[in-house]
Amino acid sequence: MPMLVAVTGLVGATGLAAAPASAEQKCNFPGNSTVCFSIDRISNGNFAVHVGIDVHIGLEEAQEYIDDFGDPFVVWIRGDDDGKLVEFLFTVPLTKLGASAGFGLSGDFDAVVPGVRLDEDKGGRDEVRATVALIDTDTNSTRATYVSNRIDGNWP
Ligand SMILES: [Ca+2]
Ligand SMILES: [Ca+2]
Ligand SMILES: [Ca+2]
Repeated sequence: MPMLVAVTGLVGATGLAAAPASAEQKCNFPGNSTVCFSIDRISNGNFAVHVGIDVHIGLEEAQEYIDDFGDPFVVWIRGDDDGKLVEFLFTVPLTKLGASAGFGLSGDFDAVVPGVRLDEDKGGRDEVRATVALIDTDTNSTRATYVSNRIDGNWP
């Protein structure tokens, strides 16, 4: 029953399917990865910022990143001015990490911030992107940096 096997495999895997559904979510495919980025206003007026990444590497290599001491990803929300990454606004902490044969190395990152934290152009509209650095913590070196699609807003 090949269909059943395929479905079981998906359920057991960590991947972007775990990300919350969002109208604002934007996914792109920089390098060998899938990056999803969303910003949602929540009931208290703050904003829920979510970043998800799958780096499509082999299971063994992905597991090695997980087994190393420390987080293999560092996520910054950056201000975008005319296509250039300018401001470092805030980091988004890792909330879930996984390795799987289907997706490679997967991370989810979540933060709740007031709108003022996303206000990268004071008095004007704002454009933000998430950058995800893949870190080899054995050598403390950045192996790759993945940049998300842009989300536009008018914060705070
Ligand atoms: Ca800007
Ligand atoms: Ca602004
Ligand atoms: Ca700016």
